[in-house]
Amino acid sequence: MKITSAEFIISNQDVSKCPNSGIPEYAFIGRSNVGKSSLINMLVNQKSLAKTSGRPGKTQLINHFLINKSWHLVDLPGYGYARVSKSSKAKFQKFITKYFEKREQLI
Ligand SMILES: Nc1nc2c(ncn2[C@@H]2O[C@H](COP(=O)(O)OP(=O)(O)OP(=O)(O)O)[C@@H](O)[C@H]2O)c(=O)[nH]1
Ligand SMILES: [Mg+2]
Repeated sequence: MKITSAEFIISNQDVSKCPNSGIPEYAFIGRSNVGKSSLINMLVNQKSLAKTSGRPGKTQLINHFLINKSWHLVDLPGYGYARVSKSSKAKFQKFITKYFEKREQLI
């Protein structure tokens, strides 16, 4: 598939505030700093659509990107290595779990 357009839509911590267009979406999950955000940038051929960093814990929200105006790519916080407080880690875990449980259009 050729990706011809990719745009940032919204970031949030609350699955109920994610886009409700019902179009299919694909999310990347994995440990912090493995390159999830970089992989999204590589796929869409843009340098910094998804924010990246050498420091684990850069992505801290559920980030929706609209691809070819027809489906979403979703960048999520990593787990494990993130250099953030214990309470932030617990918060990430809570909203990521909710996202996976509730998000019906997730493929
Ligand atoms: N050597 C190498 N480094 C990479 C590759 N992909 C990403 N990186 C580097 O790995 C670091 C982390 O990349 P991110 O894309 O921010 O990682 P992430 O998984 O989104 O991290 P979190 O947002 O913390 O969960 C950055 O310094 C990237 O430049 C790769 O294929 N090879
Ligand atoms: Mg990231």
